[in-house]
Amino acid sequence: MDQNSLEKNLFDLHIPAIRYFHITTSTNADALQWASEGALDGSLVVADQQTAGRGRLGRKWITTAGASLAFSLVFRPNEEENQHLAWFSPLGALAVNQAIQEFCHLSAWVKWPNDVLLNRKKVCGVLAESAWQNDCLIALILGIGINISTTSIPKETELIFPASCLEDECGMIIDRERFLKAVLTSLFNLRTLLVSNEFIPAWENRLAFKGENICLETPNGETLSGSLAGLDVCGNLRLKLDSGIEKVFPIGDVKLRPQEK
Ligand code: BT5
Repeated sequence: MDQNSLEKNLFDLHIPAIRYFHITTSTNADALQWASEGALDGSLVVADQQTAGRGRLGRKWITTAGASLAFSLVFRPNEEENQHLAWFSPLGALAVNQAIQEFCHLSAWVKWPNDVLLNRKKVCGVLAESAWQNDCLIALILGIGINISTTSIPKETELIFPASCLEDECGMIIDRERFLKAVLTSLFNLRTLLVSNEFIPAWENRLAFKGENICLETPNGETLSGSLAGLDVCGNLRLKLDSGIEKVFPIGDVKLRPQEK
C-alpha cells in the first residue's frame, strides 16, 4: 500500500484527495488538521501504522503495520445531514458490514453504537469526531480501524471486549486495498440513507445481541441488565429491564456486553 497504488485503485470513487502515511500518530488527527486547512468533502487519509490511534473517550486503538487498515474521511455534512451527526459512526460500521458480506459472505453485526463484530468478536472500531467554529460545524471526521490479519489483534490485556481479525474469521487472505475500496464504495452509497427513514431500520437489522440479555455500564458506573429491544427513531438503544420497564440510552459512552450464560 502506498500513495500511488491507493490513487490508482481508488480512482473511480472520485475521492477529491488522498493522503497516505507509512506511519502517523492518528489518521483522525491528520484529517482534523487537513479539514482546518480546507480539505474537501470525501478527502481520505490512510496510514499503514498509527502510533497514537484513538478510540472513544480517550481510549486507545491499536494499528499494526502491514496487518491493519486505518483510515479517516473528511466530511462536510450538508444541512440535512447535520441533523443526524450521531449516525455517521454507525454508518461507517454498516459500510464495513456490507464489505465483509461481499468479500467473505459472512454476516457481521454492529455492537451498538459502532463496533463491528464477527462471530461475536470485535474486528473493527469507528470513531467520529467533529470540528466546530462557534456554533457552526466545520467538518465531521469519520475514522475506521479494521483488523485484517492475525498480527493486528491486540493482546488480551489491551482489550475491554474480545477481538479478532477478518482473515481469521473468514478463513481467507484479504487484500487491504481491495477491502478498503469495498468499504468506501458502501460508505458513499449508504450515506444517502442518512437523510431517509431507511437508516434506522438498516442499522437495526444488523444490530448485535438483539433480543438477548445484555449488561450496560453507564458513564457513572451504574450497571443495568435486560433484554436488548432495539433502537428508537433517533438511534437510541432500547433496553427492556428485568422489571419489564423499557429504558432508552442515548449514544454515548455506554459499555455493552452480552450477559454471561
Ligand atoms: C473504537 O473506540 O473502537 C474506535 C476506534 C477507531 C479507530 C480508527 S483507526 C483510524 C482512525 N484514527 C484514529 O486515531 N482512530 C480511528 P472504542 O469503542 O472506544 O474502543 C476502544 C477499545 O477497543 C480499546 O479500549 C481496546 O479495548 C479495544 N481495542 C483497541 N485496539 C483494538 C483493535 N485493534 N482491535 C480490537 N479492539 C481494540
